[in-house]
Amino acid sequence: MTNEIPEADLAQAFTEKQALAWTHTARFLTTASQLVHLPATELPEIAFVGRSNAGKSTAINTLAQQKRLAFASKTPGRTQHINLFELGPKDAADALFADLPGYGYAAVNKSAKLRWQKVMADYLEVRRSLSGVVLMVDSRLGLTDLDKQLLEFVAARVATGEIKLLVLLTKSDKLNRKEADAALRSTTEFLAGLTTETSDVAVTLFSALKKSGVGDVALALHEWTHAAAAAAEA
Ligand SMILES: Nc1nc2c(ncn2[C@@H]2O[C@H](COP(=O)(O)OP(=O)(O)O)[C@@H](O)[C@H]2O)c(=O)[nH]1
Ligand SMILES: [Mg+2]
Repeated sequence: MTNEIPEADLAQAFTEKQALAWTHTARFLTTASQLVHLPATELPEIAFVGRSNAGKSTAINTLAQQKRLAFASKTPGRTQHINLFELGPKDAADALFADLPGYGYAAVNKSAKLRWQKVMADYLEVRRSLSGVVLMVDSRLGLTDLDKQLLEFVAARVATGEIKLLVLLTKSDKLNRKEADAALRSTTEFLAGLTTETSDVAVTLFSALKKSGVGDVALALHEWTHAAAAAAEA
């Protein structure tokens, strides 16, 4: 009795490894405090969004397998900037990751909140090269009102499929099986309201600590940003 891995699984494992090699290429490109200061680019862009403390910086660093690519801020609510990271070969970048300001930090004042809304709404509604949004949600909290508000900003472009959406239920290591199932179910129920025939909407459990979901997410993001090129090659 040999211990052979079925061919399909082997192909899957290889692809996941490739996708992780790709996310590992992420490097800092630039930072901007306003949409108009972001470089105009043809590269497909994936935005990472979520409440402060949802695990956004940790998720980006885990995907990139780098310790401090995205700064895990000690003062939540401070970073109001959009940070861009470039991916792919050094001389032929093929995608961008955008780390957007975290939100929902209680101590932030009203004018900062309004500014946040404007930056987020502008970015999500206007950024032409935006092809995917990864929303990080603490799996113990589920979708909060601010998350739902953010989803409204992007709903029209998600409905057409122009922007793909992946919700990561983070810190899933803190949940038992039953709690994890419940979190998945309630999020899926809410997302059904955003789902159309043309949309690409998904939710998955994610743990940076246990490294679960990491390969799947890398694969999804790679596919989002390379689907057009792959279709052209076929
Ligand atoms: N148990 C656990 N804690 C996590 C995980 N990811 C992040 N955290 C913790 O959650 C807190 C907030 O993480 P951070 O990435 O800075 O959140 P951000 O504000 O959304 O960027 C930190 O204390 C992290 O160590 C995870 O997968 N499991
Ligand atoms: Mg952070």
